[in-house]
Amino acid sequence: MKTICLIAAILLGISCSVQKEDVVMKLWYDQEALTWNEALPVGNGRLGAMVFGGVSQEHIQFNEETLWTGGPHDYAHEGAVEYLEPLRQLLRDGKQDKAHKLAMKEFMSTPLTQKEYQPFGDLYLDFPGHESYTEYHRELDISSSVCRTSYVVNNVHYTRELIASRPSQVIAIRLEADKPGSLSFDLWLDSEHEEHSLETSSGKQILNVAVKDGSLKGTAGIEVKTDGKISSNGDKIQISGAKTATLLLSAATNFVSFKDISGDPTARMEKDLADAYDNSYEKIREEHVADYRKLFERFSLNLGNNGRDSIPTDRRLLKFIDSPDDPSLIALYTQYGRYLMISASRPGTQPSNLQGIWNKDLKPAWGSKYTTNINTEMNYWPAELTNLSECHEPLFKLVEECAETGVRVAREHYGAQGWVLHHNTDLWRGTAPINHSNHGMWVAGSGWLSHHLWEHFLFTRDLEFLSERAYPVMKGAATFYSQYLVEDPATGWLISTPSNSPEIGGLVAGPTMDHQIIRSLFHACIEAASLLEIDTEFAGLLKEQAEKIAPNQIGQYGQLQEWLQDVDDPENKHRHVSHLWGIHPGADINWEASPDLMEAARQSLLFRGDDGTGWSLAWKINFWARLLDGDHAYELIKLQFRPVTANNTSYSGGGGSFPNLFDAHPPFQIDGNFGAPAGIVELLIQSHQSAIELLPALPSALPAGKISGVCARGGFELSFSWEDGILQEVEIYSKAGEDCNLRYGDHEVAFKTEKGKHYQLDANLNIRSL
Ligand code: FUC
Repeated sequence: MKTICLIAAILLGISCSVQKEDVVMKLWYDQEALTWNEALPVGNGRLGAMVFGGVSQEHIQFNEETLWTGGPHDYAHEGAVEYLEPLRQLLRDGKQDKAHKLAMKEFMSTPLTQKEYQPFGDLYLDFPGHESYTEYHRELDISSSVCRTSYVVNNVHYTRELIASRPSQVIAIRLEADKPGSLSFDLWLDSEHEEHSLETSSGKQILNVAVKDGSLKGTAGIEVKTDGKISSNGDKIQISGAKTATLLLSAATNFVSFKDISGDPTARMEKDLADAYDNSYEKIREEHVADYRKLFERFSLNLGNNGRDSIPTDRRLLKFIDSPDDPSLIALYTQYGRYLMISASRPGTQPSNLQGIWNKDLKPAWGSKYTTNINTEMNYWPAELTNLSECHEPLFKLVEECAETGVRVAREHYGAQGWVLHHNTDLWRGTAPINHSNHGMWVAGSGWLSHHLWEHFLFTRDLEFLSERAYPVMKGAATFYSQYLVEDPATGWLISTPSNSPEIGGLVAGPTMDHQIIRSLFHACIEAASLLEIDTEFAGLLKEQAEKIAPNQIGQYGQLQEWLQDVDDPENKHRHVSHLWGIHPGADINWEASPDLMEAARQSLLFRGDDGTGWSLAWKINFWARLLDGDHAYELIKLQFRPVTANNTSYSGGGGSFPNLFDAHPPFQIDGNFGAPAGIVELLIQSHQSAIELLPALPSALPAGKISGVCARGGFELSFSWEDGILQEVEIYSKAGEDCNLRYGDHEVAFKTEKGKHYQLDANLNIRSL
């Protein structure tokens, strides 16, 4: 029976204790990495590295997030607007082919493609005489963000530890032998860039690189501190007879902002290196671990442990597919997503691109840029939910910058005010339609990205953020759509045209996803304007228009229609399921407001089938969570853990995980590493309807667990546990003093809270102690 109690705010003085996890927070291996997808990632938000853990030769491939091809550039196509109405007319007349061709000629980005993220360089360490060894072990400890390799040669125990420190802005490597004088090695930097040079002196080497197609240059430097002897031999630094050595690696480019490349990479690199050199490794490490843990330890997840931590991670993954009874791998994977976010996206850095900050290729898949018809957004799904709100910040900055460049595109392409972003952006904040009109001419990128700033507000209730940062961006995006939408002569509805349903069906008038995104943006703007007590007239216009936007429709097969017309192919197994945006990450379609549309969405998802590339699997975990089918979501988790061999880079259609748990699109694409953890957490808690729901879609395979520090809309942080599938107890921390509505099964409670206070409830949602 439903019990709804209204209880006054009461301070209970209970602290949200975060229990120590019964999960070993390590990825570990008993073999060296032979390929990049076996190597282990470290990062400080700006510098990233992949550590192979080789014995006779160590390879550390590194990146600096601002090394891209190209230069400051405005991609708008002057005069494109003249062709807007002709394009609309061609689509009305059913002449899609002609519309594609006309758009390709007159409407697309100048140039047609955007620029690419680049690798920076490679650090090699050669250990002569270490060809045969025993007791090999390498690991990535994600509880402290430390990567280690150890082994024994001739009874000497060697260890290497590597960290990417944000406070010190260097990658630091500590090498140690347990017997004095036993550590000898050569080291050198190298780079794939055609234009690169080295300067070597005793104990220090500088690598200068220049990208081929563009105006960015980079400088990296490595410096050695050791108790052994340092000499140099050509392009190699030699260390001999040491017990310990510390290597400090820094790198920088001339990038200052998307409009300014006047930076001095050498000055920045040398300063970081000199500052780090003045500190001991112990100090650098201590500050790094403290900085990392401040974020990492806010959230914990324990789903039980059946002892598979003792199996190397690559073999553990192989085992999961046949015997998926490994709940601690699911918890580890969830935390790994948070590790990757903390390592790739910090205030002041660039946001995570298609590969986070890790990329080894001069010609990376899809340019390793920012695809905005799912990928960039998915990279940030766990940010608010798993208590990493400030890691969301780089995305907000990107959105604000695109809101600047997108003004010209809105004007030149659509004769509209406001700003628009299509299906991709890059370091230079391109916003015009790229690649091909059959998929790149999709107008909803700006709407979807604006949603992230609104969600940040919903999770934090930070009114200043809403007023200063979110609303201006949202208003600009809404202004564009408000002028861009046109009346469909057949139905009288307002529709988005010309556009795409991402990557399916070519250029069309009225794809469902666009309407869901635009309507949701309009509603958010209306709510924001009312909270901020501004823009009444504008809000009134949006309200009027929102009501006229083409509604979600149920088609002939009981499916949610992907297009204005009922033309969905029930056999279509495409990886994109864009028309389900309204159930996730949107929330307008939900069980409270529109159960019929939820059923239709389920039907669409069943037609699409479970399989897909990495991010597609991850999105489907979230869909099934919102559809409240935890067991179906678990089937998708199994597919997400499907082992993909390390050298599989072919875009084959079936995703999974590489041995280093990187998401396999394939090739590697980091979105799934973020999307799947968000989906896993959505099985345990959801807050997009009228109440925070606890254990809404618990899979039967996860009967017991505890989650701490998870966030919900309304500014709440929760901790709760369950046993035999049944909720045990709940602790809530109110960060904003909002009213709290909580639901578990048939139980529901609503109570007022005070900002900064903790509340404790029992399994029936009774406030436990008054
Ligand atoms: C979209 C997807 C592809 C890939 C690319 C980066 O175009 O359809 O699968 O994820 O982005």
